[in-house]
Amino acid sequence: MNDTFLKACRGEKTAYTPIWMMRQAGRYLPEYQKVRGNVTFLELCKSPELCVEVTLQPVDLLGMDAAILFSDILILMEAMGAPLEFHEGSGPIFRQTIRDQAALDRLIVPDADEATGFVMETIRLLRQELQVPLIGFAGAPFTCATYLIEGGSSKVFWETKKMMYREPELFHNLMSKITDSTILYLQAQARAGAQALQLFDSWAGILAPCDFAEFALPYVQKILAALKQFDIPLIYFANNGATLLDLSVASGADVIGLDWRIPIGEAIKKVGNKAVQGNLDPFALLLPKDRLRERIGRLLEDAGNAHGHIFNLGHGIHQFTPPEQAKIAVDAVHELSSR
Ligand code: 1CP
Repeated sequence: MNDTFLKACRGEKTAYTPIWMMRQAGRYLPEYQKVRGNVTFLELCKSPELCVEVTLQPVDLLGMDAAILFSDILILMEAMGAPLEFHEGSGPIFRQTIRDQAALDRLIVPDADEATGFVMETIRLLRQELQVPLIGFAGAPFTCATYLIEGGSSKVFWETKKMMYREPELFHNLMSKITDSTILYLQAQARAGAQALQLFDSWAGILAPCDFAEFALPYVQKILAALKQFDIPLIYFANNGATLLDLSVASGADVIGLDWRIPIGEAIKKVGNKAVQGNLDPFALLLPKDRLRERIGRLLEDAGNAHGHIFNLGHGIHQFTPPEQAKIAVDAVHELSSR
């Protein structure tokens, strides 16, 4: 069992810096496309055997030091009673948006083993196969709320901010319900065998720090506090979150995920004695081999003072990235960090 990732999360010495990539199982891999060619995305998410297959692909093909459960943050929203659609070539759609108390009242706090048993089954199956640790995950409440309120992806988040500022009580009620569901969901993942848990806050970066502190962070704190009992590493990733770092450190996470917009050395000073995960610009994978290795070498050096460093991209790997480039990065991290 390769437990380099878990050791780095705990700030322990490791023989080399472990690496995994956000969205490492996905469309940039022809092997994923092949599986996806026969099923819709939601069918894939609900088929444990296929989820196991695509979860293993980046570990086997590229040599990642951790696996991340193949699923999606919106699967839990669907289990809460919000019908979810994915159409080819476009993002997720929730036709029944949550914009008033009546709509919110129709959402439930599901029993995770019942409503999302396929996720727990995937985790149990993966644990029998994997030689590297398995990361479970959920969306952070603010990010999940934006999808429910907007009805899908957004660029301006008009409806979300409108609710936040004009109907704060309704907004907090929605956040509470997502939080309660997420706690049950991640506790079930831990019981099923997830060895680390990550909260993805993809849209936290649209918030002013004061609003992040008031409307988003307390719910992250509540979730992470409810997971402490499992004694597994907890990772919090706020995309575009460089200006939220001081606050994110108070989330209760053991590992702070970093996007690429902040030099890693600067972030490490703010994070103190927590591990960091990041933070190569996903598009830097397009650099020619020598320059990519150089860039990775510099990042590793700048992260030298971290109390644990897990190499990752600053956000998900882009779907048009050549897999060979991802492989160059994995090999470079392993070679250049070897101590
Ligand atoms: O067509 C396809 O095959 C679907 C593409 C795809 C994939 C591969 C989607 C649709 N989701 C996923 C998998 C996924 N999603 C994983 C798998 C595990 C891995 O990392 O390998 C994870 C962790 C997620 C998480 C996720 N889904 C996030 C948070 C992370 C991030 O990238 O910011 C978000 C925001 C989503 C929502 C989502 N899922 C899919 C789409 C197109 C979107 C919308 C993104 C947006 O609004 O821009």
